[in-house]
Amino acid sequence: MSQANNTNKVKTNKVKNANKAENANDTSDTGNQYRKQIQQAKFQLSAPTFKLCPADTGKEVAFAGRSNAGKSSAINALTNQRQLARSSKTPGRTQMINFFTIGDDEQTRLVDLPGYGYASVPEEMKRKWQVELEEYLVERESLAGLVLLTDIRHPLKFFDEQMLHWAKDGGLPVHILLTKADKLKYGASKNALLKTKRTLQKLDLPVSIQLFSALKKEGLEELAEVMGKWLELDENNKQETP
Ligand SMILES: Nc1nc2c(ncn2[C@@H]2O[C@H](COP(=O)(O)OP(=O)(O)O)[C@@H](O)[C@H]2O)c(=O)[nH]1
Ligand SMILES: [Mg+2]
Repeated sequence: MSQANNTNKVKTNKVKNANKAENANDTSDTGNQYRKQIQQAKFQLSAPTFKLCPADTGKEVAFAGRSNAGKSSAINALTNQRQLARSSKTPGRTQMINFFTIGDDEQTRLVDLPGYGYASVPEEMKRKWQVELEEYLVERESLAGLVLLTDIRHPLKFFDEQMLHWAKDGGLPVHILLTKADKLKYGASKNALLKTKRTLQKLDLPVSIQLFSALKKEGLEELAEVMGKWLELDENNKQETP
């Protein structure tokens, strides 16, 4: 790219950033490039247990969170596909682990884990699922990172922390989304972010964290940037027409 083009690009970004000052990261070029690739996500398969999931090769990023945390909405917003992760209206029903490939590359996957925390799920089922989940987080070789979604109005509930400890044990990087950030005013959401960061420091959990709103489509590039690095997507995969 020529010098002039570069300068123009920087200028354009500056304008974009000024318009959207609170979301400076949202206009990162790398995040944008990664997001374009992530938008090519395709449904691969649904598995009732981890034994039936795709071969443990390549790289995958998993999404986890309590039921209702906004997981389906986040995946749909990120991939710009309204129905990719169906937003379940049936709380507590037996849920599947859903796998998506990035484009046709079966070696690069997104994983939508069943939501946890439904009171109506029988204890026995909950325990079984938790054992499986821990095994998956600790042992899955292809799992490159975990995106943990937690509602900004009541972040990091007991089982979220449990997940974070398992991830730490397995040496698995975690990126937290404080979801539904649009439910709070700007100042309040920033405060919630700071407070949660401090809690994580106290718990000695070295994870990254950001504000996120599927509704307002905020935080998508920031998330894509983290995921792209984990999945080792090609940041130079410019899909511009010449
Ligand atoms: N205000 C707001 N509501 C959201 C957002 N994301 C999800 N929701 C709502 O929260 C509820 C649960 O969302 P869903 O994506 O199905 O959560 P899941 O159970 O974690 O998959 C639904 O009523 C969504 O419309 C968001 O960014 N902002
Ligand atoms: Mg869902």
